[in-house]
Amino acid sequence: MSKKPFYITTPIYYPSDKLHIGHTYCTVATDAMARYKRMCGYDVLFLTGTDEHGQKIEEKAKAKGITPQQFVDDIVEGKGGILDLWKLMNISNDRFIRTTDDYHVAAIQKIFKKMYDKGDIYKGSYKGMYCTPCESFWTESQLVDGKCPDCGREVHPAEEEAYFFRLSKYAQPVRDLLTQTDFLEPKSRVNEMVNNFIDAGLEDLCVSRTSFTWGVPVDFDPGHVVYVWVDALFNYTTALGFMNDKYDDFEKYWPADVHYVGKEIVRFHSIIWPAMLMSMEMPLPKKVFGHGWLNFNGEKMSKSRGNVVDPYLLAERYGVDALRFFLMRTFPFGSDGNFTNELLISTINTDLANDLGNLVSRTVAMVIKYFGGQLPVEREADPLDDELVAMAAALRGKYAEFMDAYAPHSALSETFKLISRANKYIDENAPWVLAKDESKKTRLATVMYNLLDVIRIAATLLVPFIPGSCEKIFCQIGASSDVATWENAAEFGKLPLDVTVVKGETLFPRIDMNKELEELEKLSAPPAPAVPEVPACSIDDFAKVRMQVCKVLTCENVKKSEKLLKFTLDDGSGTPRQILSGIAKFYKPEELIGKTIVAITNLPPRKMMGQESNGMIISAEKDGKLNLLILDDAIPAGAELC
Ligand code: ME8
Repeated sequence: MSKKPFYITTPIYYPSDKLHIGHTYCTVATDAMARYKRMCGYDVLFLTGTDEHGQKIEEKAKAKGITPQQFVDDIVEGKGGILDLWKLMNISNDRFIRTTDDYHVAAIQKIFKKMYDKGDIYKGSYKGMYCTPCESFWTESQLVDGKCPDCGREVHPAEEEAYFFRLSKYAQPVRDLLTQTDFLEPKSRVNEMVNNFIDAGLEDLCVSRTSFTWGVPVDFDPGHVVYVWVDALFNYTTALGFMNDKYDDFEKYWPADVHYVGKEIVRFHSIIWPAMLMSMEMPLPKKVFGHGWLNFNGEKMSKSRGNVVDPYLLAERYGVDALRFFLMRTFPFGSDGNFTNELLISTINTDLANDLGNLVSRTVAMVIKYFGGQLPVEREADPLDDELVAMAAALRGKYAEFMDAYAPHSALSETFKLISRANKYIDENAPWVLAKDESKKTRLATVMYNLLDVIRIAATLLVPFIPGSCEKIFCQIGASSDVATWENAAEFGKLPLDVTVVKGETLFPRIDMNKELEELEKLSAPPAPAVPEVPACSIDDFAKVRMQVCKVLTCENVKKSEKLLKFTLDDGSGTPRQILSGIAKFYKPEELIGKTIVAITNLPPRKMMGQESNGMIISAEKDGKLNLLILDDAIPAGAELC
């Protein structure tokens, strides 16, 4: 029988800065769900990728003096880039889309044209307030305190000829979708969308830009590029081969089972996205799940505040699984969460080191100590076993209910109830007492077996969250891959009766909280004040600047100016050159007469205090100190600096 398809996506990330723990949160959550569904027997397609167009990228590349393509290539594929991060975090995506991929670009052009031909995209002119970082136009009424309602940053007035999507036409069907179906979850997000956006009046959406070029060109109207969100949202379909030949599983996987998205982009996914799909007459995704945000010490994480949490650093210190686990165990998926280093360390210590790690290492050590590593097959049940065995057998059902309801934190919480119960079971049965009595050997073997089989069930259900560690656990408790399966997780007693254990490394070392907090504090000390980025200068640009050696013929103060000195210079041309320079605070005019200095001599003339200045004298300045560049007199006037 062929497997049922399950298609799940993360948002595609902007490769504008290094990704932080918030981005990692969403991708790990998607990964856990994808692994869970695979384990349940679905034919999963898990897509992630990067959203590489737009003005922000164009500007950042320019500031670095590289092309936008070079800029995004570096952040996506370079060392320590997005692909590296997902590899490190053990993300099991089946596909990765980059919106600069040729097949995607060509498909977006066709999609845009199709909506245009249908009359759902039309040409008009746009006046509004524009937020550059968010690449969004806003009406005055949408602004919050005059700032961008999404990110809170400054907006500026902008006007351009543009194409519009008839979003207003789809207001009612989208409203019905949100209010009459389970399309958007958690439900709390529905009211926000309906009240704040749809019922407030859904205006047509500006879907092209002419103010920059780094985007998908509108092929039938040069000068326009497709709005980055149209380009971005359709990634979910082009990555399956919609309107392109790169892939051919659109029929199989579309509509998506679920799009995981952060709360601030729910608007795009629950209003604009279904409206455009309706226009394209395509089936709608089955669900959009808007997860909450991770804040840091109660504040929004942002690069400018310098409080972004670095997943590389944490994964390196505590292990990838500990980090994945912490993210999924601690924060209810639909709500905001507050990341603190204390919480991270205490979760690792309590759940992983004490509860799970200890259970595994104690059990394995006792089987080795009391039975040389292999259990005998005889058993002796006791009422003391009943609660533990019943809990273990019932766990998979509860776990699945929570996972299917997008509550991974609750699925984990149930799993850890069993783990705690198993630790208590050790104390109740006191194997070290049983071991002293030869007649209790069978009972002791039963206790050990029960513990090992509880570990098998718990570890099977933990695979989506901490896959690497579960492999190690299976190895230690002697659970082969045909035993540690989802099917077997619903039943107690699936380990072979004569199971053999293997001693392994400590799974989750305990962390010294105080020492570690100090270390983290040091590591995250605010970086030295940022040096403003200096745009790179091409050799061609540099060659345009003419710097020449000049001899100072005269030098005097400019009347009524405290700053300016007026120079007459011999630049070797035979005609004296007048330059004004703001260095009066640093030099007395008479000191400079006769000196050999350097000036830029091909600048356009400009007036300063009513007098013409024809060039600029070169000096060096730092921290309130200034030195003119003074050369050896032997070099003649007019010599060029090269
Ligand atoms: O929005 N906590 O990309 P993006 C939790 N390119 N999630 C967070 C977070 C935090 N502190 N910070 C960011 C985009 N995220 C678009 C998506 S999809 C067609 C286009 C989440 O890189 C954020 O909520 O700015 C979003 O879901 C994801 O990271 C990508 O953000």
